[in-house]
Amino acid sequence: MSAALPNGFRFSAATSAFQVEGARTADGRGRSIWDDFLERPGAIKDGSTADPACDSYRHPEADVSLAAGLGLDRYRFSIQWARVQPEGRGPANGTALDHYSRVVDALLDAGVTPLPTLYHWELPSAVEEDGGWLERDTASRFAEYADLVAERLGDRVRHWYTLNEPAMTTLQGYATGALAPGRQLLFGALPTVHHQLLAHARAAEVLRAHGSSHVGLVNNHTWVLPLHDTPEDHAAAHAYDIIHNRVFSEPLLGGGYPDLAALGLPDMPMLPGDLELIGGSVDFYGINFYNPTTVTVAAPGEPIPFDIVPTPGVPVTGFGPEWPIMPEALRDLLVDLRRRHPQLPPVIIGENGASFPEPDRAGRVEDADRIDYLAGHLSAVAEAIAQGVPVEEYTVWSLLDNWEWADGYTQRFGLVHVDFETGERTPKASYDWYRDVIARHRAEISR
Ligand code: IFM
Repeated sequence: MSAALPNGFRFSAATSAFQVEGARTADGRGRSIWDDFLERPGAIKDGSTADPACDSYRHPEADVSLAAGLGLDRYRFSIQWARVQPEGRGPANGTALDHYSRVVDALLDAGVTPLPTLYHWELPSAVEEDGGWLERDTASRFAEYADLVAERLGDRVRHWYTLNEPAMTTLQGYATGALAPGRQLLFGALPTVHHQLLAHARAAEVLRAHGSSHVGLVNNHTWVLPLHDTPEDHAAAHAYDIIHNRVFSEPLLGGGYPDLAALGLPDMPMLPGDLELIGGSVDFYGINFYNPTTVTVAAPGEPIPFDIVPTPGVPVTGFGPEWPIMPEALRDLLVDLRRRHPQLPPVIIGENGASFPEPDRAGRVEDADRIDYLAGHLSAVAEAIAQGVPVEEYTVWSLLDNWEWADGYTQRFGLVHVDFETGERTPKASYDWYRDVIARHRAEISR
């Protein structure tokens, strides 16, 4: 690594509930938008249903022991809202909370700090039927859900992510329809930005009232590059940067919304006091980073002013040109974020990782390409820290191969191979590599 990671730097790995748990109808769980979406013909590439996935609901101890075996400081997992409130409102399902309580205890017993995410994309269907994230009331319902979870787990859990990747919910869930709930509203999706930020801020208040000290949101950030060095492509890149990154980060980090009118977009559906509540509502800012995005100006008359195109001259992951590999883009976006926000709170890389074509059947995988990807991005983090960006933690996506949303089981991101027929888990070469990185870092700082 070209720059060192500082003393106290933390290492983590992540999963999310819908992607690993399976057991979609167990213990009175309600339906979520992903149960609805996966039933649409053709919505999921391989026609799979996320059940049993990794069967983690029935066997959480297998994941806890893999997390502990890595020597992680924290394990990022998520809680399904529709397990806790099957109808998206009303009293908690105690059996579901018992389950998550056991996961928390098992992690603590194994010496790993639990870092739950309250919402990793699976909105209860009943909430979507009432308008979902297009409705302001969803923010209040989310805060009620947060209260029920904190009431049960808050004696042991002090660190939380509220929402995962609100940008993907807006862009792919409500604007293009590539992910659940599959709505295609284009810029009509913009109110979902504000309602998610409001939901985060209200839940953060609730979690702090339960004694939590470390509450943040984690968003997907990309580093936007113009295809050509022309004013038109720079303008397209600027517009995409606002829509993907800055419309979320700026209000959260205290600057209010970027100038949407300058892009011909409507204002956010704000009420007095909203911006004050959202601004500064994070104790840390979480960034999920996978790839840069190259854009060019759209043809005249197109409803969207930018086209996303392959990034020239770089290698790609299992997704092909859609997911180019450029570790220095992570460094550049971190340094740029700090330049824009000199008072940036601590930053956590909440996800980083890559899928590559790998066998389905159980067996050791020598995933040198994943090790290169992770090592390159960890170096980029170290370089950003050396330039003054307060990054405190790095998280690999994912601990396990799992159900990759609309791509089903066709993309494997895990440090651990999962045979989805048998449930067998086999650590890959990248698991051993990450365990050694963590151990070496601890040995260096204790010297
Ligand atoms: O699997 C997803 C995860 O749920 C959210 N962030 C990106 C990952 C890879 O696509």
